[in-house]
Amino acid sequence: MSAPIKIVMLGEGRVGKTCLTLKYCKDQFNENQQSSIDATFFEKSVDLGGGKNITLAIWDTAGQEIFHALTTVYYRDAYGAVLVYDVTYKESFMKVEKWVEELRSFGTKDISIVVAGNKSDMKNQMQIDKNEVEEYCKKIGAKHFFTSAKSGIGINEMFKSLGESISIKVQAQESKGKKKKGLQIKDVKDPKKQNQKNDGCC
Ligand SMILES: Nc1nc2c(ncn2[C@@H]2O[C@H](COP(=O)(O)OP(=O)(O)OP(=O)(O)O)[C@@H](O)[C@H]2O)c(=O)[nH]1
Ligand SMILES: [Mg+2]
Repeated sequence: MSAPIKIVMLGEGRVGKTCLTLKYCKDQFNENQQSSIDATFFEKSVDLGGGKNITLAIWDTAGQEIFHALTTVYYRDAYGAVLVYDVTYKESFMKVEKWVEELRSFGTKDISIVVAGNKSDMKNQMQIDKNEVEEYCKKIGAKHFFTSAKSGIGINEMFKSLGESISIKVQAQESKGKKKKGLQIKDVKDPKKQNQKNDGCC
């Protein structure tokens, strides 16, 4: 598995998708991170142990509602998704449920999902019920992690877990020799740019 595997960061605006991505890929945190207005990606190799590793192409999407239609372009051929919510803002967890429904309907079959309860450094302002969250994640078959892009807590574990889950699925497919739609290792170029090229416009 040498080619990068596409995963996508999804969640409401301001929950911390960009900060989590930058903390994991570049060990940076910005208190004044601006809202994303487009999707960008970073690559990072994940050590899965036992001499195995997997390279993730992590697509950070824009969470504001006005960009929603565009975001769908990014998850369609992804192997994995990190669904991010803000533990200090309960409504952002409701959005996670919407993303799950959408991924199940329109995303890659067998997509691996993890859920990130971000900003867990702000313990005094927690608005979520931990049991409720854990129960929901169990129900959808996703692992849940409390993360903080500020302190770094939970981030490595979360991406490693997602990498492992994807690796298991890809290997299972490879050993069956199946070329199933959606779980092949694909080019990670910007899908919008690919479309532009294909359009042959101007
Ligand atoms: N305390 C704390 N603040 C965080 C954390 N993660 C992000 N933030 C702050 O939350 C704000 C929003 O973070 P972003 O990473 O831009 O959020 P986003 O989900 O990418 O937002 P959109 O690009 O609008 O979709 C910024 O001011 C960050 O500094 C965290 O773990 N802890
Ligand atoms: Mg962002």
